[in-house]
Amino acid sequence: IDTIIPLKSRNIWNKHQVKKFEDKEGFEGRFIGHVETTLARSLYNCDDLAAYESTSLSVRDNLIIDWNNTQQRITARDPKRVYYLSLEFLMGRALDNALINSQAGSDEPTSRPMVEKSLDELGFNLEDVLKKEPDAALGNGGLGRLAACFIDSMATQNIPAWGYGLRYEYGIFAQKIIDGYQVETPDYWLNFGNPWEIERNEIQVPVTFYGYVDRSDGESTTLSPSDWIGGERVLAVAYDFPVPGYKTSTVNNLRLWKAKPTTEFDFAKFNSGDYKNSVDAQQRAESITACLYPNDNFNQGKELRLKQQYFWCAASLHDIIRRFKKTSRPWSELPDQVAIQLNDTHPTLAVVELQRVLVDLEKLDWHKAWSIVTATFSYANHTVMQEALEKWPIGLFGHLLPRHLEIIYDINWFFLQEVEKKFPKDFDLLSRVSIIEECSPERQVRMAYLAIVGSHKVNGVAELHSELIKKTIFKDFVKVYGSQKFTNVTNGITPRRWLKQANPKLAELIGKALNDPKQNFLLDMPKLTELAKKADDPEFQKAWDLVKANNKLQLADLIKDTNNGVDIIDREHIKDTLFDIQVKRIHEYKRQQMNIFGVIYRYLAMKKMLKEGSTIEEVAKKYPRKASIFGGKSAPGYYMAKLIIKLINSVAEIVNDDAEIVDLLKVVFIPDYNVSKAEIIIPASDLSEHISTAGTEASGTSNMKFVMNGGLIIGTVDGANVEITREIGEDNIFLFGNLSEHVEELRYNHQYKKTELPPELAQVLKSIESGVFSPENPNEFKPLIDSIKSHGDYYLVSDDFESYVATQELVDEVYHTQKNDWIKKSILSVANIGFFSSDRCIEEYSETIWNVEPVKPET
Ligand code: OX2
Repeated sequence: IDTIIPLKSRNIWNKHQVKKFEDKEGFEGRFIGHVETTLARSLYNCDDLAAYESTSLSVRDNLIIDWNNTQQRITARDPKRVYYLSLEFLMGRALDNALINSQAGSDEPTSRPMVEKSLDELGFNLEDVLKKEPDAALGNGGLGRLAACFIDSMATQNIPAWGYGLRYEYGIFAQKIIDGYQVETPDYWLNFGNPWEIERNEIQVPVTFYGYVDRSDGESTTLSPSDWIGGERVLAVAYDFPVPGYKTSTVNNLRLWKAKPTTEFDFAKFNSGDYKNSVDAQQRAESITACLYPNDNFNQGKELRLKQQYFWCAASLHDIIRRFKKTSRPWSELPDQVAIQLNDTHPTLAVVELQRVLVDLEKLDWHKAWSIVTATFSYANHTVMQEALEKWPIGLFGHLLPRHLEIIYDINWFFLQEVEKKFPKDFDLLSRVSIIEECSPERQVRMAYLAIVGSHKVNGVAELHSELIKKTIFKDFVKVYGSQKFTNVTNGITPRRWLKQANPKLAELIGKALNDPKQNFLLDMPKLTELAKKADDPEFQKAWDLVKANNKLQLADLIKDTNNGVDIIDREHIKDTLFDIQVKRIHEYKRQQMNIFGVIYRYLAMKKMLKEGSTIEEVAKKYPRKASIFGGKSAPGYYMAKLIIKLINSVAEIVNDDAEIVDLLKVVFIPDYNVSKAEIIIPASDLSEHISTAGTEASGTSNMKFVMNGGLIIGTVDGANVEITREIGEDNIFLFGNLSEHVEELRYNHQYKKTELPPELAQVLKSIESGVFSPENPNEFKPLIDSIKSHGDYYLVSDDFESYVATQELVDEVYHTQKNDWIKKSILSVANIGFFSSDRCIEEYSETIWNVEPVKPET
């Protein structure tokens, strides 16, 4: 390995090599060192925040040492590497995860107990210290969290992999609920600095925008090396985040880019005295990485977003290429050394950028370049929803990236020729598969089509979804390429964060039951099947139930905190209160509206019984204790989703204050749902709701998290619910509703035939219309009602409502009259959830798409 340090100096370097701390003594030395010098504080003014910073810096020191070794090992062995490009990484907190994953030399399952003890002796409580860390909320929902789980699994499996993304100054907004409405406030997560990032001021990549293509030589064509004269230049600065694997010393890298102005400025303006304007444009550079776009499953089409995408793709590719070039291999070997995974279409510009680099800068022949490009990239699709599919008006696109638009035209030209050759004269097909959409008011670049054409593999994220994309949005591409290009990799989640970190007591209980106190099962989740043997064991059931009850108490604390210290949940009855939870982005297709309608139905039915003379005991028999818990953010501009949040809060207000029904029904909306809250909420569920209209939720991943924590599911036959059912058995899940193959017909019926509302739903809608939940403004929720009654009920709430309500009654019955059976279902579900470890996903991607192998540390 090259070094600038002369040989004769190396002894000193080696003598003073920094070592990892391996025990309490070592940790304490580091901790106090960081408090006193890095933070310039002392024992007199070290508060919890300083303790958090100092603990993080100490643990980070260990990770950096392992990070360095990992990177050196990989450089030396030079294997094929994976680059995971994602515009979102929803990481949550880093410290607890680092404590769990890094071993700090002990043979303990983790170094966490050691640090906990140390901190205690130093005068701090680990739990309080951990809470000082703000979430790294650089994502919207499932897509960003998937990326976070995947990089955890890649590190754990010693895959030579880097993540590339953007270092947004503001993550997803913080949600406040004011008078029942969502109010967004900025999430300046870097307020107190960030001990987990390493600013690499030495890595600055210039990125160009606007300008024109110079073809004044009269010789070159769009297919030959062309000169793009950019009009604006900014710098991408690298920030690195260590990603530790579990029970391995591999520490991978997540590189996030920040935009900053170049040091050049406009001398013409400066000399003419226009100093301010000469600086202003430069300053605007920073806006590129200022904010995460807060939309989930929705494409807003803003220029700044395209700018973010290019900025990130250009910088990342530059970095990848620089690393490849160091090995002096020929370009033809790029696909043997590099796999680039596109997390949805957001990074598709990387395909075009690589073609540009190869043709314009490296002077490769167009076709040679293109075969290298397509062998390098693969694309994962995450949605079939039209409003989420990215398309860019060519005007906007060509203005920002003139050369890239030319390249896209040429890619399309050759692609359409290929199609024409296979299907001569099928002009309809040509226009359907064209990367350029011709018929809309303005021509548009279809990014998903570009991603398919530019990749060697395309995958969906659950079996049903992968089948659906082949039959619907990408049908024509199956015709053109054959179905081998399309594959499935069902999503997964990391059991380190979602079982061990979120639910340590359950992990411990499982470890004991499996005779695996060091919790090696977290690396081999299919091992959990052994648990099934314990499903009928009354002692084990009791222990299992106790873990759940304690988790529910913790959630009750969280709910109390977010409700100005007022308890909503009756703690005395916590064991026989069914915690029914739906937490995820608020979206009409996810159907939180159906859930709250179900709650209203229940409330009305209870009131009716009372009115007709039933005693409260009789009511309780039919409608036993239940807490209906919601959480999730709406996109700031999504009117209907915001109205759903308001309805939930309005219902909560009426129901929770109704003394007549005593405490039998409670409704809670937990504000500002995020990863760290999910870690408290998910382990506390008895039941969780995954009730999207069939065919709309590509996979879902919280469904897996809930089951892994011993919760049962009420759900539709959609996304990964299908495979969860197959794995855990249909006796252990409450499925209901219409199937995806009937959706089209049902929608058609709503449009063209007269359909009746089921009486249960009619009753609910009537009560909303009459202002029961909005006495001041009975019309407040009219748009929600109209969407069902007058606008075609696109999400088929009226078609699924009866079976939803009936299934909820079945849930009550099992939970309240056959509790042992319920617990048994819970144990059996956990026993069979191993398939959904993200470790399995990474194995599948590695073998079938990336063709990469682990590089294990020497032991
Ligand atoms: C989400 C999908 O909606 C969800 O079903 C899936 O589990 C997740 O991605 C991870 O694959 N934006 N978010 C998603 O898709 C898009 C687009």
